[in-house]
Amino acid sequence: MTGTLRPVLGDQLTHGLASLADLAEGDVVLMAEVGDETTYVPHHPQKIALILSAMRHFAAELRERGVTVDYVPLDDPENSHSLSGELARAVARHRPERIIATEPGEWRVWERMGDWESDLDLPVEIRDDDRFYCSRSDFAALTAGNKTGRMEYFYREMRRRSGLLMEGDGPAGGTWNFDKQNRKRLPKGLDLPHRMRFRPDAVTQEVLTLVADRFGGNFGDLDGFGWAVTRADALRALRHFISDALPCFGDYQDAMKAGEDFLFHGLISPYLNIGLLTAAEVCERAEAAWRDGQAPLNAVEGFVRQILGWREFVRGIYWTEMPGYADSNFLNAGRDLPWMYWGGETDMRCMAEVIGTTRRNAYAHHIQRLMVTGNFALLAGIAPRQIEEWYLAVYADAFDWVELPNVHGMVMHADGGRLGSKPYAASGAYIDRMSDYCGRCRYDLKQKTGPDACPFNYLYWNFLIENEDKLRDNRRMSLIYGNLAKKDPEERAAIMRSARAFLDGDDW
Ligand code: FAD
Ligand code: DLZ
Ligand code: SF4
Repeated sequence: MTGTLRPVLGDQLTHGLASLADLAEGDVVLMAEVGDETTYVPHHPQKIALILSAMRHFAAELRERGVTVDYVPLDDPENSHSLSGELARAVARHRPERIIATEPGEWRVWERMGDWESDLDLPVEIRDDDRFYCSRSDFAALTAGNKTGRMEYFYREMRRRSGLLMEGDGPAGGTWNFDKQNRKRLPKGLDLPHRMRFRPDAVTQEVLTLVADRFGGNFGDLDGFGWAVTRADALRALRHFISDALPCFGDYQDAMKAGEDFLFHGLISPYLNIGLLTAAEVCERAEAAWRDGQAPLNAVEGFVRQILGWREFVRGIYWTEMPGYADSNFLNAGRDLPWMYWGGETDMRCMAEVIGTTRRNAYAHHIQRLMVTGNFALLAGIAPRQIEEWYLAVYADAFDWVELPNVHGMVMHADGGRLGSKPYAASGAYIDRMSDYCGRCRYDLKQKTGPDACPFNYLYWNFLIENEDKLRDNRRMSLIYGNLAKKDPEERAAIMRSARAFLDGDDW
């Protein structure tokens, strides 16, 4: 062969990928299903099925375009089961002149890519992943002066640079952020949109059988798999979201309802993260819905902020702070992850609801991840690595670059405040305000301590007491610590007793 070998990873399924831009006659695209990637955490079976099926569909689309694709399936007896191993085998098969790749999403793979040139004795070009609004180097430059070190400032700058939701030099509607309007409870009787799911075709059926055979023991249901596995279907899902759910996305962004897994959320993160959709097209279509009068500004701004703001910001943090980022443990949390996360029984209705949707769908919406399973892990002092592994395994959209900052930083405050200025700790009252979970819970939200009290209540105060020396001086925590100071010694002792009894017991 005289051409270029172009490896494409399972989260790089974008026809406009940087490393596919100048495909030429004689080039070969390499795609490989490998054990290393399917087992580095015990992925939810739906996540593995989504990625493998989407990879197979993407390879077929490339072939239809006339591209030569060398595809190594998981059950190929010669499969070395590592990305580098498959690249080396492909080099031996095709004898290319050079390799062109796009930078990967994860530090672990980035490090290995650094060895390719010397290991293979071939020129290796690694291109920036331009599917993001902000490149790694732009983010580093932007935040170097610390002006945009917080998400809100970074987001404003990204609005200016992208021109999204701008009127002249200022934000559309006169304000950058409509958060205050976006915290409504779901009114009783509100119609929820019926969400579009996709029936598995023959390719997906084959993958489902493979995944059931090999990964059926992992946490998570495979039955009812309904994710889109092609760009065409992902675009259908996006159009459906924009017309049926986006108009109410803002109002009920933080709401939770028992038995309702999706509400008005996008359900698009897996498609964005594996490349079936791009951030730019999603944001631009949402903006167009506002300009056409199909969705209100508070909804569209709230939605765009998640992608243009949070998604880009966490990626920037990941790449500027890794590899050290994952090792910090500011609050010295070290308790083992309780079995309930992996499907064990729990009487906490909120936890059962969120772990239930996770098991059924490889999905939970943001506020469930943050304020229920995340909040509990923070308050209970779970070891960051264990809770990170859980989030990385159980969600169809989970990749280290986005999962790690969300869990390590936003939820666990293990980075000491690099990502968010304070931990999102909350008692049961918050969960009650935003959901209907508490009504039928075995625990009593109104009781603050004792065996029947809502565990979030005493765990919340216990968390503040235990971490007082680390958090008291945080300006954004001063009101809360003022409230703690008003508690008399007996109340504090009762809180700590209840927390110890719960955490040392086997009720969870
Ligand atoms: P919507 O609510 O419709 O939001 C629209 C889009 O905004 C999402 O598709 C997503 O691309 C983006 N987005 C929203 N919030 C965030 C955020 N905090 N960080 C990055 N992107 C965001 N998102 C992932 O894509 N992968 C993860 O592994 C992941 N792990 C998370 C772990 C925790 C503890 C928390 C609190 C959040 C995590 N998120 C993760 C962010 C967010 O919860 C999901 O992106 C969202 O729930 C996906 O569902 P959706 O497409 O319906 O989102
Ligand atoms: C997540 C995943 C899985 C489950 N399987 C594969 C695979 O078999 N082959 C592959 O190329 N990629 C897979 N992926 C996605 C990779 O983990 C991801 O591309 C890297 O971690 C870089 O972000
Ligand atoms: Fe969760 Fe407490 Fe409400 Fe029960 S009472 S659902 S444990 S917040």
